[in-house]
Amino acid sequence: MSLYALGLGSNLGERIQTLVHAVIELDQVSQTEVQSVSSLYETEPVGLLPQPNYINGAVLILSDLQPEELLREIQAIEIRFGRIRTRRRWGPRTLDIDILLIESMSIHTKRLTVPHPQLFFRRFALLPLAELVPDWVIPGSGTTVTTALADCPESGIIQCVLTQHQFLQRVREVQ
Ligand code: A4P
Ligand code: MG
Repeated sequence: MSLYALGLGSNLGERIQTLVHAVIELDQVSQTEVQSVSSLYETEPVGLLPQPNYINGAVLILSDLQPEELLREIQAIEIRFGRIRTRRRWGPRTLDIDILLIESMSIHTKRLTVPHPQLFFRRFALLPLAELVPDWVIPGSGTTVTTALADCPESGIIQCVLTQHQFLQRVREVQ
């Protein structure tokens, strides 16, 4: 079993509802169990502009799947939520699930890079992650999530839209 930290994002459609359902679908993946969810934040888009604001959060899961197997499951969930993969990176999407961290692993394959290469530059990923695993040392850096957040130059967090408790509540209502 490995502990995975995932980043969640949505900037099209019913954004919060999409993330609620994404957590439920993650929990339904075989050999995989959701452990905890972060608060949700409304954030300014980074990358391709103009595009709508995002809702971002993070989730911890325990899984027996291999990293690339889990990635395939994640991509299947993204597609079920109507994600259309375009050739333009960083464009708008109904649902984006990124693998941010896996235990103390560093992975560099054609399909998967962990820790997520953009993690250090993204407050929208580090802020929710720091609620869940403030002391997790990011492999290859010797830096904790909390320190990475403090050093992260980018701003762009607009507001907290759901607390951890409220997010969990919403998941339970639908489950
Ligand atoms: N891939 C490699 N490593 C990973 C990983 N650790 N987790 C590969 C997930 N996927 C990984 O991803 C392209 C390929 O990356 C996948 O096929 C997988 O094999 P994608 O999801 O198809 O494309 P993408 O998401 O457009 O590209 P990328 O580079 O993953 O973009 P990001 O990093 O997901 O950024 N602004 C705000 N405020 N909030 C956001 O959430 N998100 C993005 C997208 C841009 N701006 C944003 C936000
Ligand atoms: Mg992605």
